[in-house]
Amino acid sequence: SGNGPPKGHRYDLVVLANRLPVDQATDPDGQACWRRSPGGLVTALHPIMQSRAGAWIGWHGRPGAAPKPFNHDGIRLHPIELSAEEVDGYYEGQSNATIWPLYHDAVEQPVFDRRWRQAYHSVNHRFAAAAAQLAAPGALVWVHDYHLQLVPGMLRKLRPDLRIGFFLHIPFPPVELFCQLPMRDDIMRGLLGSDLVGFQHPQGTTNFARLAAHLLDAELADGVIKHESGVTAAATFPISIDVAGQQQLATEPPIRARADEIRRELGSPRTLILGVDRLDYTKGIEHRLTAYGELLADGRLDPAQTVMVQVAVPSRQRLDQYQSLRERVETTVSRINGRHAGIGKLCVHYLHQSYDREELAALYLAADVMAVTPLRDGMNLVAKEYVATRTDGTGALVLSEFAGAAAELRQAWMVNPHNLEALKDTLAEAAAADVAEQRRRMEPMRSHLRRYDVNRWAAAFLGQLGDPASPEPS
Ligand code: ADQ
Repeated sequence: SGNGPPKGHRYDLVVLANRLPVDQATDPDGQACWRRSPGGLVTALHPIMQSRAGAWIGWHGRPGAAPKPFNHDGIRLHPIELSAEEVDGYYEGQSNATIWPLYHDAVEQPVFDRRWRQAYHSVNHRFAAAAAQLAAPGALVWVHDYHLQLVPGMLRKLRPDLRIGFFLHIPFPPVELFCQLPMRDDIMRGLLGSDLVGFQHPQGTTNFARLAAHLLDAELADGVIKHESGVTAAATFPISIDVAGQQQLATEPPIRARADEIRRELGSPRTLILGVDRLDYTKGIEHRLTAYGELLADGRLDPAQTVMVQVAVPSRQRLDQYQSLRERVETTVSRINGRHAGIGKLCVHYLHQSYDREELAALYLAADVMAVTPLRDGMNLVAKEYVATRTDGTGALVLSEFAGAAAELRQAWMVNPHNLEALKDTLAEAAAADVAEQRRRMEPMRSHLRRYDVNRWAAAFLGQLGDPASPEPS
């Protein structure tokens, strides 16, 4: 931390996201401090924000008074205050109980509540007002994700001089689903306040353009939407990971040793199947467990030779849908273990915990089969992390067609997770694949990732937004 620039300083690059890129922590002598959070977006933007001395506007993660703006690792952090009611209404309600399920094909029933919409509106306005104050004349402003969809339109009104970009990390739904939203016109106008709107997958880009035509009679041509209040470009920018950093982790001797140790601790199984997800109903965790349980019951996988590890990061635990998901998952896990496990020999190791990058990398290295089976997912970085970690080209990635990553990692064992028989066959096939087959599929995915890492993603978006320092890569 430091004192930072004088009051009233304006920034040429401003990022807005629901969360600041830091978490509150305690340092070794018991002092409260801020620590960089582990998320992918933070890794992606940190180098650019540092080298450009940018400002980041976001929530610090607790209800009530916000800390004063401060510097952290060369980035200006500007906390946004949320009251306890706003955390309920804007964050847990409108963002995570309405928009999140609706944008993921309504795999859970979206809940609609007008008080949440009010909170969403006022919090979005608070973010927009903060950006209007911090941005230098003509600055680039990059707004992130489904929590802040009204911000571009609000900011455009306050500051018509800015270049405003918006990136959606989750899927953008088809017209007929989107139109269920009581806020649909506000959200559409909000997004169309941007100069550029980016999506993870071409399907999202197409859905958005069709929706603009449908709701607002907008004209479409060459990736550009002409509407009543201006022109917005819509394009696809699949997010990626820090590929070099992930590969580096995979070669560190302590992490390789830990991977061996994990296999030994699991009883040195012939096949280790791994799942790593936030505990979220979009991730298809139950479908995966059910398929695995049936494969054991059918005798197609041998419980003496096979182990599954499911890491499920605690997430959104105050919402009912997440509590009941957790109960269903935990019941399924104990059913499988109850039926097939032995003393000291579990079939499913279920870890409702958060892990650091090192332990996750060791798990990726230890796993023969990585099962990524979401019912719908914007991208899914776990799939990319697994591929980047497998520096020797071995390992089998089972990947849902409904993950954004499926558009890029095309050599994976692809599957429709709703089709239980197909899911069982695909898991069994991946578990039986020999090393030659694993390499034949893994190598092209690895070389794709080496070309398309997260720096390239950020540079591509900022380049198209008109950043002179981020030429569009060829
Ligand atoms: P998420 O839905 O959170 O992200 P994902 O893309 O898989 O899903 O990213 C999860 C991240 O959390 C990964 O980097 C992973 O390593 C990490 N993680 C997973 N389990 C962990 C654990 N137990 N402990 C610590 N870290 C863990 C949203 C969208 C995605 C999109 C991303 C980025 O839903 O579709 O890919 O944003 O745009």
